[in-house]
Amino acid sequence: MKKTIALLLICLIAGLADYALAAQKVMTVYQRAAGDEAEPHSITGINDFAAPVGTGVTVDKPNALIRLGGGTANTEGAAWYGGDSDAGYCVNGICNFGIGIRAYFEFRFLNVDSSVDSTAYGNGFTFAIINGSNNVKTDRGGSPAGNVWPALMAYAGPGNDTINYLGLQPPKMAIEFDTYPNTNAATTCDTAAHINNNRNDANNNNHLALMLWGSNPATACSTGTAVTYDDNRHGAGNGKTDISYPSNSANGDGTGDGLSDGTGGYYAGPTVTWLEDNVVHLFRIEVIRGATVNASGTDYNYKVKAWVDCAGCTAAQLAAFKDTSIPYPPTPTGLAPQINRLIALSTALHTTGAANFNTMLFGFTQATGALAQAQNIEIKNFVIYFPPCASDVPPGGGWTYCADENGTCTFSGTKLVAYGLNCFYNYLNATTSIGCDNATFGSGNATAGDPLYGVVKKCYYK
Ligand SMILES: [Ca+2]
Ligand SMILES: [Ca+2]
Ligand SMILES: [Ca+2]
Ligand SMILES: [Ca+2]
Repeated sequence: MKKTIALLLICLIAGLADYALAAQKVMTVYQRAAGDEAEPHSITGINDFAAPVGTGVTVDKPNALIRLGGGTANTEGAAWYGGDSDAGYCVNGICNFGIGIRAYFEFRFLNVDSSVDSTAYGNGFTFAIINGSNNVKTDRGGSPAGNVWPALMAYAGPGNDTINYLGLQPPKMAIEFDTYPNTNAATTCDTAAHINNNRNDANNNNHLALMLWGSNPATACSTGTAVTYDDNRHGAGNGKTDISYPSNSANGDGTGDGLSDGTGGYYAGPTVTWLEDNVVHLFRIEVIRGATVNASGTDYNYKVKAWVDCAGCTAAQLAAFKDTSIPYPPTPTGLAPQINRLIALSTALHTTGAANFNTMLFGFTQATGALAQAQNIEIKNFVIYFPPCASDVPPGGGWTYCADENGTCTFSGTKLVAYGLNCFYNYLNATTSIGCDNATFGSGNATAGDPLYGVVKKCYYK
């Protein structure tokens, strides 16, 4: 009995502390401070990556490397950026996705795979961007406890999540560097072997592909439910007809626009064991995130382009490839991207839902299987750039400023009120006055109502 009371007291005190922390969190608005980074809009290097999650991943700060695989069998792990930075208004690893990102890094597969079907090592890695409203830097995907399903690459699957078994939750996206063939196309998850193998890889070729989160099937699997298991299965998702579940890339050579034809997100390497050659490869990615709705009137575009290596580049082209402060120039100055895909997300997924992409975490995931699927990969010279928004008033013109965040916006009659900053706004109709704060614009849900995390926002009416 005494024990119970003591426990209750501890819970009460912990609850109060939580409440105080929560209150403090609301009051503490991250101020954009000069000098956090050498380049005001970039995060450079891996020093502020958080401790890795799971197994097989090392953030080697003395050598400025992230090491993936560790030459060990049966690992599943991730490492996310975990710092604070004025560059992306990042707090504790959670950054504003804003109008997108440009990132660059170099990678090297230390083991040379000379097998005929690329099965001597495995399973590759992903560079992942996951929403910051329902993911944190201690999350990873992968198989549930007691299993090793390396084809999930610690991006798909429930991973270390024992609360709702949703792993890395959508909205999310990743470029997979897939170096092990899992060509089984079966969609069933009746056996563990099928869950692991049914990635629907197009053939045995190592490949680069843009992955999203597949669909949301309620089917029961031999272990758990199917919800997360198709997150890196090629072609999973509801195709072009339901933007709640945009298809994982299944084909395309980088020339399609994805939105209308589903192509552009899958690049098969020129040889079966492409990239697994102990050579340093260069990688660049650009995500352009729509600040205003597309022609549908309700959805927002995401354009994802990625390039591997700068084959035959001039010195000027190589410099442009590595310079994330400017968009990569189109051909002929720059090289055509290997990944070039457009997707659209609903307003809820983009900005207003309980899980939305206004904020994000970025990092790496990897997995290895049996000893023949071990791997050693190094990531170095990482940089991510957050392009600043060009405008400080809501789009469309005719707006009148009325209040700062946590103030009250007053006017006569009924007006449309915009709440936000730097291209990102939530809107409500109101009569005579409205609170200029996250909770009001999220109808009680402060996370959903925050169009630009960690920044002092403003209200405008018209
Ligand atoms: Ca391989
Ligand atoms: Ca694979
Ligand atoms: Ca694949
Ligand atoms: Ca899914």
